[in-house]
Amino acid sequence: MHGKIALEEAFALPRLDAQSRRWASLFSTDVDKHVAEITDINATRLRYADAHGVGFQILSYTAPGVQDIYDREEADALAREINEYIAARVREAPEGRLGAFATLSMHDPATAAAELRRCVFEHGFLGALVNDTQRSGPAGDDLVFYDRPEWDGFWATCTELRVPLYLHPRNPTGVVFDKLWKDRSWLIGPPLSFAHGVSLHLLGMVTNGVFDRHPDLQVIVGHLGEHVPFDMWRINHWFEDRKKLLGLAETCKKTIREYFAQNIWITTSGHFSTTTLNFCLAEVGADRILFSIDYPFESFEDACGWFDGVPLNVTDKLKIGRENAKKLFRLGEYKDSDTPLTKDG
Ligand code: GRE
Repeated sequence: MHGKIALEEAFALPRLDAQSRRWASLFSTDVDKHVAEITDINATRLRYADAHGVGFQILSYTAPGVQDIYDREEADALAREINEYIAARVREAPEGRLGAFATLSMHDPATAAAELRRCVFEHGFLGALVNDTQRSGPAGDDLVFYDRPEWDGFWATCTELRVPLYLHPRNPTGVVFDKLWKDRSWLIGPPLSFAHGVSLHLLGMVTNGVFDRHPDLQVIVGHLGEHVPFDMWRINHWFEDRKKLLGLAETCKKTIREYFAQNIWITTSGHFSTTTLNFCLAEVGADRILFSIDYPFESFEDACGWFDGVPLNVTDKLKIGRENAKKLFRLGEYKDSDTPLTKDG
């Protein structure tokens, strides 16, 4: 399929190469290649995109990024530096190939909202991507969740600007790391901890009433929903048949399936399974699924080779591959944005 849109695509600052190497050594079997790919913005990345039918990519700063910086001033400054850096690289790229999500320091809701607004107005960014909870406190052990009422002003800014927020994973730290993951370190990352973190945060937003107070808010999660779609029936059963009778109804008015239909999107990033996609089509529906890769943690070849070959009706393939994202981000023309599907997908 030509003209696909991909939106969980990471970059890193070249000046932080040592940090990128350290992170890559935990996850990659070819650290040099990974660091070269994550610091490149518009050479290798666009060659891969051309070869695999990706028309438009929305880039975001790699995990754990600014969410790992527990000094507030340092985090605020790094977020601004990253946003200025990627805005300049996107401007240099050929027209209609790259966009960006804002990187935000999430120490303070008003500061985060102001930086998002600045990035949308000054640079045309298409939303924000945040790496789960913000570390804070003197030793970085406090975790800021955005499902508290203090964050209502931030969420109001997202809906006023009509931009989505991508809730991306980061690694467990502090007491969470010590108590849960230290002795089970092979489960850190894609096998388990990433989905644990994001699903807790997302369902915290659902049950604490964030989507009731902000019914137009749009939140994206990757990896085909961070395990939540698989548990949809069970979550729904317990919310509707027990927890709402015990008090949950005060803060959570709709059903979990309604939030998925009205507020939540899932992407295919890093999860290239036809069985799982078919399950999500049945449980979540084609209108809320977006193609993505998770480059450079995953390859264009694996993601696009899989998606192009998935046996799917033309309508749903176009929705997931690009049409849903065009609407969500209100995109104009970009490379191959209207190229019809060929008989081979
Ligand atoms: C990511 O998307 O940020 C990521 C990592 C490490 C491993 C896999 C992965 O940071 O998708």
